[in-house]
Amino acid sequence: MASEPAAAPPATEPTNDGVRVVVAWLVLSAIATPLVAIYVGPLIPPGNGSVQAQGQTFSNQVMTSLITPVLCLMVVFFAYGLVKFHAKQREAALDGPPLRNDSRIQILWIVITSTMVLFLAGFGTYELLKDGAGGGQGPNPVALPANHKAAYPIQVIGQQWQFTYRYPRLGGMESNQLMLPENTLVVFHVTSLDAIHSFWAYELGVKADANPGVDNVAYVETKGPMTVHVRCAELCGLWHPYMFDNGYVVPHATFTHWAAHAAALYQSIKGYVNRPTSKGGAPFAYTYLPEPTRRAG
Ligand SMILES: [Cu+2]
Repeated sequence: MASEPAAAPPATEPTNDGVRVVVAWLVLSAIATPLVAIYVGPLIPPGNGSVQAQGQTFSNQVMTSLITPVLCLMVVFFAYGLVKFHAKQREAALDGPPLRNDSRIQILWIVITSTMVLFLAGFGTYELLKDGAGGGQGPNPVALPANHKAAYPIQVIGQQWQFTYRYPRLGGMESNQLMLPENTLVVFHVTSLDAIHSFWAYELGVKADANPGVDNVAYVETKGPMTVHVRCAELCGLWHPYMFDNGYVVPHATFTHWAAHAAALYQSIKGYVNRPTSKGGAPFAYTYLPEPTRRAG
């Protein structure tokens, strides 16, 4: 007895929903992507305050532009589905025909998402390694700017609850004000006397952990004169929210003038001034031991 042929799956009506979604997606992406790249991208922090900050803004601009078509696809897909396929009033919610896998769509999906993720990983790594990207790299940085040996060193010391700055080229002078020469490659040596802090110089695109006993190195190339907002970006105790100050990028002549006067003043007072929360009296070092008399936060 001949077996009955297997029943064919119920044929679904061919529709042009897919074509409509793709066309709407392409049109929306073609309009939205340049708008995002040109008008939204440059507004993304941290801005144009240093070579590294500019690099970070550029990276954000590229990534925001790249995800715009992805966002457009989701918006179009959901909007089309909600408008076209939503249940009419008083209509019984019926299940649709069973979904069958489609290897072409699966392969396309895997290829597109893998390419995007791998490209962004490569792009991000390249951008991070270029110029040091403004992040703290620990005591032995791997991402060195081309002229890193000529970088001007400034030490950043975090403590509860203020930052102080020491200038090894000015006899280890300590200042409670961050002064930076314009258009100069600076190397920050970030450390702490007590808790874990984080030196965040927003406009410069610099953020580096300040850990006791660690010399955390971060490179930045300043641009023109500007005021820089410095904040502690690591919860470090009761008065952490008040741990902020302003830094100043100034013309070379102003910096030289300030340095000479501040260094002379520092030399004249450091012998007798007693500041128990400061390392100003100690010889310059890349890390310091905590003061034994400091109270805990
Ligand atoms: Cu802090």
